Amino acid sequence: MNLWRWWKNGTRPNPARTARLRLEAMETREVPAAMPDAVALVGNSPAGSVVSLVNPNGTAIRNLLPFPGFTGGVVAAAGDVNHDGTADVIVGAQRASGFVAVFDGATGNVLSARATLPGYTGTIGVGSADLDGDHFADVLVGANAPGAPVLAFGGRDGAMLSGFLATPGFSAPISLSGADFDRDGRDEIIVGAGLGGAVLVYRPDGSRASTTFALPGFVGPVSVAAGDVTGDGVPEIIVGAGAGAPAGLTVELNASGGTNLVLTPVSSGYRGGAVVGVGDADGDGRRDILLALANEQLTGIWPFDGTSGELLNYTPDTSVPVEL
Ligand SMILES: [Ca+2]
Ligand SMILES: [Ca+2]
Ligand SMILES: [Ca+2]
Ligand SMILES: [Ca+2]
Repeated sequence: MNLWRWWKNGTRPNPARTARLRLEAMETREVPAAMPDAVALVGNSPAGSVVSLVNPNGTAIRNLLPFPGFTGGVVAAAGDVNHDGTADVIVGAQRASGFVAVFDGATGNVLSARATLPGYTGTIGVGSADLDGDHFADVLVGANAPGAPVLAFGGRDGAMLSGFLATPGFSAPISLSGADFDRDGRDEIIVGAGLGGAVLVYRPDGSRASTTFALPGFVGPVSVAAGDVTGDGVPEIIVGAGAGAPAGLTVELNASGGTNLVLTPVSSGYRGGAVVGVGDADGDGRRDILLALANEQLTGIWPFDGTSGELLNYTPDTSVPVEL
């Protein structure tokens, strides 16, 4: 199907709602939205794909079997969609009309579920970002289809907030995240695409703000996350190379797209790739770079200092499954 035509003919954001949100954005916010940091990791079990919601220090918050019996593969992301202070789990089913369900991190109950791309049979990526600044994390869905369509749905009411083509001209598996780079109280959308580790930043209205190629020469899936890991009040973007990259290659970009850090932390024989996140792993009040690696000997969350790149208090945790 033509996804772009579907979007153009589909439900559009309500203009009245857009105007009201613009007023909300005028308030001054000195600190980023207090979104709880957590990482959602996908693993396998005989009963189907499992998803673990994990604290930055590596302890599990909740383990889910999101779609019992479904063996088509899932993707997952964390974000406080219902704004209760606990991270929730956004789970997408592959090759199933862009089906996305949100599970309450506090109870495990389903908060919402919908086919975001009716008739679409390809793979998707999911993420979260607060595009409208209401502190309810909004749900991001991106398709590995021509132009890589990205859709955003409001966490509060499910209304479509934004829709655009992330990579006009080519398709790629994409990873989605968000952070407020211009400090207007609304997150920008970060799209990580497979080709050269392309990192594209879009404003909430779908206009492109910047493009960086974080992993030149690497052709494969990537994982993106964002947050202030250097303590200067400005978010950084963390880009993790997927399977095939040497030693879990991870790059930290500063706000202008330049490289702050390159991490290749694990044994030289490891080529399994990494899922990246941000969060305060050691409790010092500053966010750290989090890596989850797809190798049963390297399980759990690996935290790294965002300034020095030093490995912090890593403790292997074999209860946390990881699949890329
Ligand atoms: Ca929540
Ligand atoms: Ca929101
Ligand atoms: Ca912003
Ligand atoms: Ca920073």
